[in-house]
Amino acid sequence: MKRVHTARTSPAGKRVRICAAELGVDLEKRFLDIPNGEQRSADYLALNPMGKFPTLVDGDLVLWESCAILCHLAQASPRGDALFPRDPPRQADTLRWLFFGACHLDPYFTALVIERFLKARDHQPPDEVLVGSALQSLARFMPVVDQQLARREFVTGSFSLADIALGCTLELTSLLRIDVEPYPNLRAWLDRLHARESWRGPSPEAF
Ligand SMILES: N[C@@H](CCC(=O)N[C@@H](CS)C(=O)NCC(=O)O)C(=O)O
Repeated sequence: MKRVHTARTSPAGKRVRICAAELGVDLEKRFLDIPNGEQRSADYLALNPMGKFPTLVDGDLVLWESCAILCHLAQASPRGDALFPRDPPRQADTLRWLFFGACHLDPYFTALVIERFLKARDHQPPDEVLVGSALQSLARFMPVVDQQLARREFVTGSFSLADIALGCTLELTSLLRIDVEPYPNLRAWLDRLHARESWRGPSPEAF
């Protein structure tokens, strides 16, 4: 049985849950006790030295970095070719979008999660310099996704790991008050993702 160590409110963990649901793969979910710092316990750091989540345990394989986990789940599944094509050019195209998201979206979304969500929750003011800088970078990179979706239903044409990875990041726009008005293709794509059974999950609070 494959086991994922994650947290209920982790967008990167949500990627893994959605991918497993799309593939029909059984996944045991082990929710870390974040308020009590279980992610920094010696047992967990032995699995993931960063103390970040998600982490997948599949037999002898211990794997962190959600996009690597998605690739592994797809490659290990008979249904995986649709999400992560074995055909080299199509696989490279999918990888291109996974790297794009990790390099050009996730760092700025993470900054905004800290500045606009976590700090607000702790009654701290945001650092407006960091907010402005993250928004400026996203104003450069989000149009790239919007343009890509102008002629396609999904990022690489058909639904793939790229939609799972980018979707779990870009759906945070409303929580983080990032204006998506200029990006109609991106908004329509998010609606398509949210209509998928895998996205809705087994319960309303499923992350
Ligand atoms: N690039 C990593 C990001 C992992 C990550 O930052 N996860 C967040 C939760 S979504 C986390 O562990 N936050 C707690 C921390 O940074 O200490 C991935 O995709 O798995």
